[in-house]
Amino acid sequence: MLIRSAPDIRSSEITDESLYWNRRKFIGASAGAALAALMPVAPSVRPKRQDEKLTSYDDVTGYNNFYEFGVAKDDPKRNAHTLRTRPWTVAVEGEVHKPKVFDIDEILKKHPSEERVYRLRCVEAWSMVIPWMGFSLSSLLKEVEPTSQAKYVQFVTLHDPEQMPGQRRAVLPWPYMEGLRLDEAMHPLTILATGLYGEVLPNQNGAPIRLVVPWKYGFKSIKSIVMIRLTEQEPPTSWNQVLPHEYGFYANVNPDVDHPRWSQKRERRLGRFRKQETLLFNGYADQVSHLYAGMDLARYY
Ligand SMILES: Nc1nc2c(c(=O)[nH]1)N[C@H]1C(S)=C(S)[C@@H](COP(=O)(O)O)O[C@H]1N2
Ligand SMILES: [Mo]
Repeated sequence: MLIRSAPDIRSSEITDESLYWNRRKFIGASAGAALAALMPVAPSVRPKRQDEKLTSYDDVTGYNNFYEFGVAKDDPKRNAHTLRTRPWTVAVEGEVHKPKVFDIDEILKKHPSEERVYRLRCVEAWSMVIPWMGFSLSSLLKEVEPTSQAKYVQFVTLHDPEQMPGQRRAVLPWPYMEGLRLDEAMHPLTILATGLYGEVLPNQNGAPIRLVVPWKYGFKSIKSIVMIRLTEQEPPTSWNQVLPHEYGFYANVNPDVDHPRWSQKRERRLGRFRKQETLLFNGYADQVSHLYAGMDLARYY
């Protein structure tokens, strides 16, 4: 059974996600589109946008994978209060002309966050729609000037078993590591997230700064980053190291390439009853499929 903690003021302030979503539409959409959004539409012909109903704040912040704080979905919310997010630095190094250890507040000041509503699809076949606050990773990478040798980007999470009790057990090789090809990292959809639902990122979601790559399985979106290293060779990643046949380097969401132990054809959107079809590249194919032209996605999974 789930034991509920004392009511959280922040989450009760945001009671109706659909209100929030409608307000966003008015801000972002043209007058015509905003009006169209108000028209009643029969369920069968609802615009695709209807699929984008935000996942509740409670699910986004209460159903998490963050093994540094335990392997159950409700562990991170209960346990991540021991993470200290100030002072915090992010070292950006490797194949760059201007390596630098950034203070997190310097990053936040230089790279203002804006809202990005993205689908996140976990390899475990559940998904959410999350209003992130963040900025394009490319703007930070440009600041350190990658050399012509740079082909990949490695990301590393904080390693401190005192703050992250899950690291006292060898469930994964610590610290958690992830990687992208440089062109994936430079893609405008790839962001460093610093908040969600218009507020500072909760610890359980990867405070103070985490990656979000919306067309890849959730595990690529590494949390609580302390190092970003540009490399010439494909960097090792935690999940690939522990289970290479199940978790590849690319991890692009793909309904046609099943996980060895389960199908990836469908997913359960948190807060919904019926399962829905998983889309190639998590629905972002128009924007990202050119990155993989000519690649065998069953081989480079
Ligand atoms: N450091 C670290 N980053 C991590 C994980 C983790 O265990 N440790 N889990 C990953 C997985 S499997 C998923 S699905 C997403 C979940 O992000 P969310 O909890 O913010 O929805 O975080 C990813 N980033
Ligand atoms: Mo995941």
